[in-house]
Amino acid sequence: MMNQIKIKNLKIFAYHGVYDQEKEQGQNFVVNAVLYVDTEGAGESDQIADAVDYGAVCLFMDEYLRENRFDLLEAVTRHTARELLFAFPGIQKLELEVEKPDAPIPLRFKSVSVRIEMGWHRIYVALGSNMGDRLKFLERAVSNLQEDPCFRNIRVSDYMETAPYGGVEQDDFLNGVMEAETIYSPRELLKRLQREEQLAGRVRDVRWGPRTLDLDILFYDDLVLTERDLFVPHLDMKNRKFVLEPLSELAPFLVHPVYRRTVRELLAELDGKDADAG
Ligand code: A4P
Ligand code: MG
Repeated sequence: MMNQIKIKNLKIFAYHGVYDQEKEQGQNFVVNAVLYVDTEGAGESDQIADAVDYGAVCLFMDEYLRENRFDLLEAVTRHTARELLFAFPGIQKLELEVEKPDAPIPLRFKSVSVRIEMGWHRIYVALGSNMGDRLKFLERAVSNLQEDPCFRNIRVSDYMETAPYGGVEQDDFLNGVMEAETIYSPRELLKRLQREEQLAGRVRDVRWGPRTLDLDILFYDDLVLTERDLFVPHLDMKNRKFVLEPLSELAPFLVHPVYRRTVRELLAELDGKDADAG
């Protein structure tokens, strides 16, 4: 259960702004934050060790804002939010607003501010390779992602050898699925995964053809996204045993947000179809 801790009107003197004068003389900033945390444990035990310590959060923001210099409030909020999520693992999600009451605008106003939301999202990624040292490509991708602080709690299914699907004649695949939490947005995640594919020397020529590394987003929370170049959940999942089988190892009871069926049910249906066809 997520509950909220609210921090209102925390005043911090810092040096952010586009103008030299702002960076030299500094000015007041006002921070508002809502931290989404599980307060049940701490509420029950009454021990600070079980809680996200809001005093420590305030001191952390004060130090981070004072010791860094950004031009834009957008950058102040984004970087501060990210560092807070790294430093306080108990914060699942946060809303952060940074106000500039004395922004250099020659008019009367109360303040300007930028407000953002950021948090950890549960994702599933399909891993595949059918060229070269397949296991090494998959393992290196996972270990690179493990080193990226924007991911945490990574779990990987067993890898399995699978016959090529989709009608292109090619070598067998090694497939698996990775579960993780990430603070990347869906689009940032796609870019991050594509960078990993490039590192593996992936060349895009034949659609559905051979590849050193393929990383497809299967789920992002229970988000449904239908953009030109990004479909979530992955569109063809229900026809792919090489996806559903490793996925059901990690998350058998995860419910597909469009089909409204669990991964285990989707896999059973596909097995049934295969049995009919065979
Ligand atoms: N794209 C859209 N949605 C997503 C998403 N959820 N995750 C777009 C990742 N990418 C997504 O993909 C083409 C475009 O899909 C991307 O630019 C992205 O914007 P790609 O990886 O560049 O090209 P591709 O992999 O050739 O196409 P596609 O459709 O991703 O191929 P598949 O569907 O991944 O199929 N048989 C076995 N046994 N095991 C396999 O792993 N893989 C394939 C590839 C074929 N047969 C296989 C396997
Ligand atoms: Mg792909």
